[in-house]
Amino acid sequence: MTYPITVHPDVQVALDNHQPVVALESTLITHGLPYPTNVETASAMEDAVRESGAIPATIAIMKGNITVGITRDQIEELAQTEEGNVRKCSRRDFPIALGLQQYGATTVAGTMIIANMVGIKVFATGGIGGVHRGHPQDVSADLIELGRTPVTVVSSGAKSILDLPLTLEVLETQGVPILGYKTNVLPSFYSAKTELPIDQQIENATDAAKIIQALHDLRAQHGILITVPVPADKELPSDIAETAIHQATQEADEQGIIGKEITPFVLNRVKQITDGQSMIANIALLKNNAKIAGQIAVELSNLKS
Ligand code: PSU
Ligand code: MN
Repeated sequence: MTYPITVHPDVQVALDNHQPVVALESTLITHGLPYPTNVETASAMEDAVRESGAIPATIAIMKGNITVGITRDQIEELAQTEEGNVRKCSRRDFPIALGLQQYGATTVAGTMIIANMVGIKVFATGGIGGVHRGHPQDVSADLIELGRTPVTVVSSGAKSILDLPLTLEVLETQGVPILGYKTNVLPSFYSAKTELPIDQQIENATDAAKIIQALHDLRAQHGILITVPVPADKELPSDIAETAIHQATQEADEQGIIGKEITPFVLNRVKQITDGQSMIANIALLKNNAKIAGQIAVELSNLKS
C-alpha cells in the first residue's frame, strides 16, 4: 500500500506499543443516524471505548485521505456534509473515493480493510450487512470481507431487515466463526434473540481474546464475528420490529430502491414507522458494543504482554 494513510497520533502511539485500539465505522454517522444524534452517538461510542481502557479510532475518508482516528471536528464535518456528497465506501468504492478525493464513510467492509492495513484487530459497530430479504443475490460485501480480512467485528448480529438464515449460510461458506457474547443464538440487531444457532457462546472478554489470538497465531486471513445482544431494557420487541421491517422492505421494493441505498432507506423507514423506538435500540447497542469491544481489545493486549 503506497497510498498515504493519516493515523491520529494517539492511535499510532497505542499501535506502536501494542496497546488496545478499537476501530469504529463512519457509515452509521452519514447513512445510519440523523443529525445531531449521529455525532452524539459517534462520540459516545468513542467514550465507551475509552472507559473500557482502549483507544478509539473512528475511520473515514476525508477528501480522499484515508483517516484513522478522525477528530471530533472531523466527525462534525462528515456529519454536516450532505449525504449525496459522501460516498458510502465498501471495498469497490476505495479507488473512486481516493482517486477523485471524495468524502467516504466506511461501511463494515470498508472499515475492516483500513483497520487491517494499520494493524487494528478489533472493530465495533451496530449491525453488519447481510443477504437482503427477497433478494438472495444481494449479498453485502461485509460478509465477503469477513471471509478475507483478519479483523474481529463486534456487532449485534445482522439486522432482521435481512434474511438471517441465508446470511448465516454465506458466513459459513466464507469460513467466519460466529461467537455469541452471553448468548447461544444469533441476536437480530433491534431484538436480542432469534432461533438461529451460532458457533460458540462466550461468557467474557478474556475468552473472546483467546479466540482472536488463536486466529492470528494461525495466520488466518479471515475475520471473526462476535455478536452481542442489544441491552434488554432498550430492546425493540420482535413483533414490532418485524412489522416495521416488513413494511419498510416492501416500500423499498415498490419504490425501486436498489443497491447501496437499500440499507439506509430501510433503516430510516423503520425508525419512522416505530416512532423513533428503533433508534433508541440502535444507539443503546452501538454504545454497548463499543464498550465490550474495548474490553476485548484490552484482554487481547494483556494476552500478548
Ligand atoms: N448499522 C446501522 N446503520 C448502518 C449500517 C449498519 O445501524 O448504516 C451500515 C454498515 O456500515 C454496514 C452497511 O456495513 O450498513 C451495510 O450496507 P449494505 O447492506 O449496502 O452492504
Ligand atoms: Mn447490498
